Amino acid sequence: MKILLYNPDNGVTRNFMPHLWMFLLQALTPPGHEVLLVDGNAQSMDEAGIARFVRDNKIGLVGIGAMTRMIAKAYRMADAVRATGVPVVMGGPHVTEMADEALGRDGGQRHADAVALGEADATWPRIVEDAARGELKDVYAPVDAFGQESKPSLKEYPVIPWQSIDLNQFNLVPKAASAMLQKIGEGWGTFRLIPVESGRGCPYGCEFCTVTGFFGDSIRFRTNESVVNELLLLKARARSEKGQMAVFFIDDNFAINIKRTKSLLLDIIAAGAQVHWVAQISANLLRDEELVDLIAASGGKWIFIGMESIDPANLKDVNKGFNKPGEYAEVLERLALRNVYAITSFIFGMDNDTVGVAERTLGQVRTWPPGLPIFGLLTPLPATPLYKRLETAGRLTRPKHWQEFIPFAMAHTPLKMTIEEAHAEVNQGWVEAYSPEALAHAVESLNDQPLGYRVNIFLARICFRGIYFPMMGKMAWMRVIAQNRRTIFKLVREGLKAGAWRGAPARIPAIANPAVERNAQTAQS
Ligand code: B12
Ligand code: SF4
Repeated sequence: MKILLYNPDNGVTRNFMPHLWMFLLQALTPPGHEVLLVDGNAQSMDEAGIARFVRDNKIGLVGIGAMTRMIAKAYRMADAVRATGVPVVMGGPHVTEMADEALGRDGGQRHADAVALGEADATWPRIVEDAARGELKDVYAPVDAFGQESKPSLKEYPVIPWQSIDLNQFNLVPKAASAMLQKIGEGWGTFRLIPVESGRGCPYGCEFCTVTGFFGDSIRFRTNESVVNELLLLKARARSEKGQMAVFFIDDNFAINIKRTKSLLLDIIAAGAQVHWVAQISANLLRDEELVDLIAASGGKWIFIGMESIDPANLKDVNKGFNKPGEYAEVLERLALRNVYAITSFIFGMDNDTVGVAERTLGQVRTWPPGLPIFGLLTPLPATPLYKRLETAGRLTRPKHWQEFIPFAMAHTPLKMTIEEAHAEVNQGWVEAYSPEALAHAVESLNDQPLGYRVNIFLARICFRGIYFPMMGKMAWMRVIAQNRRTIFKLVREGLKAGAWRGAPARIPAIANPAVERNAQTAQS
């Protein structure tokens, strides 16, 4: 049987990274079936397009995965597939919480023939075999022989064959420049950001978050060896195609068990498996100097920190009191000292937010090392404690907001400002943090650093700007380039000077810290 796994586009930006679930399920598919992958973010497709694809390729089963914000598109695509007579199975965080909606048991239209609840690592092979026999069941739940929920331990993690997967749709280097860039240094003909997980689960239970409910509060890890082997595979692939490969460790809190994270990073260093990487780590775990040394030494470049708010009352409200705004600056300085920078994520529209929250937050951000601030609105995702609290209080203005997705729009009333005021605050955050002046300032703040770092922060800022400001066509890009021409000319002028790139960061930072070096040697012996 031929299977199509499809992830809908998010309708706003093109995602810069493929979704792991597709590669994972492909690797877990029993032999004898062929699996095709289409990520709508990389290959845009509409309803007629997917129906045509399914017919032309003689697909026998379609699997669709989606977060809440893409679910409306996911349902439309599922309807189009089902109209061709091909069954659809849906999975992922949204349908796990809203299975009745997907199956049409809530009075609405049925969109899926089957729903895979929760982590589908163990149920997927069963789903495929049932579909091949024409005996799909409505619901697949990950349970053991006694009917108890069971979660994969991750100790037996499948090998994702990165060396042979068709990754053409995920090359971030424009086709026209690829051949020329292949010849630069070790080669830049391709640049890909690949998702890798080293563990699942987070016990913190922040009120707005799906993760603790979905993956559970029991944290599970892959073996160091399996993660290291995956990185080595990715590095080999990059080398073979004269390109670059960076990794996003998609664990919800990559350092949730600091001892284990250190041991993984040491093993990565010892095996020479360093790649440039990004990971999500909460601020409280970045107090540990040795951890931060190891992050830098193992290739860590950007850390995503869910700061959420600079107001401790807000943090307490959403059960994230372990975040201490008073230490944010110190944490960011600690990272910047090692040339590691942060993606700092803020949520506006919290219950204690008042008009002016954007300016207050930006005021702090301006005093920090340069990073990539992002701003969102508090969103009640289905089945989260936040959703239940707001529903009970009668504060949901669009209880099924996902049925008509509107980017950057609230679905409940904040307590101390209006919805429109909250929207204006988010707008101000993005406008000011990504203005040409702010970009120039971020670049200048690294004037004492090699040129490579300044180019890096500039390019990252330009890309992150696209999360809020649509930059889909050539015209939109031309406008951004024109607005930032002064900074661009300055960087180009410097780049053309003889020796400008000397002292630029090594592709992989050398182990600078003697303690780390010592540990790495111990790990090898
Ligand atoms: C990586 C990631 C991203 C990436 C993008 C996704 C990507 N390209 O990988 C980035 C950083 C861009 C991102 C952004 C956002 N994200 Co995000 N992200 C994640 C994260 C950390 C990991 C996803 C992952 O790969 N997990 C590991 C895989 C193996 O798990 P999985 O995807 O759930 O798949 C398993 C099952 O769900 C199931 N399954 C999944 N799909 C399918 C399909 C079929 C057919 C079947 C059978 C089974 C199945 O099987 C898989 C194996 O067990 C998750 C949290 C998490 N730990 O999952 C949040 C998460 C998915 N994100 C979330 C959110 C809210 C967002 C944002 C909206 C945040 C924001 N406020 O801006 C944005 C919007 C993204 C956008 N514009 O499209 C929420 C989604 C909640 C929900 N109900 O939808 C999550 C769960 C985190 C949270 N805080 O609650 N995100
Ligand atoms: S720390 Fe992050 S992953 Fe964990 S519950 Fe809070 S928001 Fe979710």
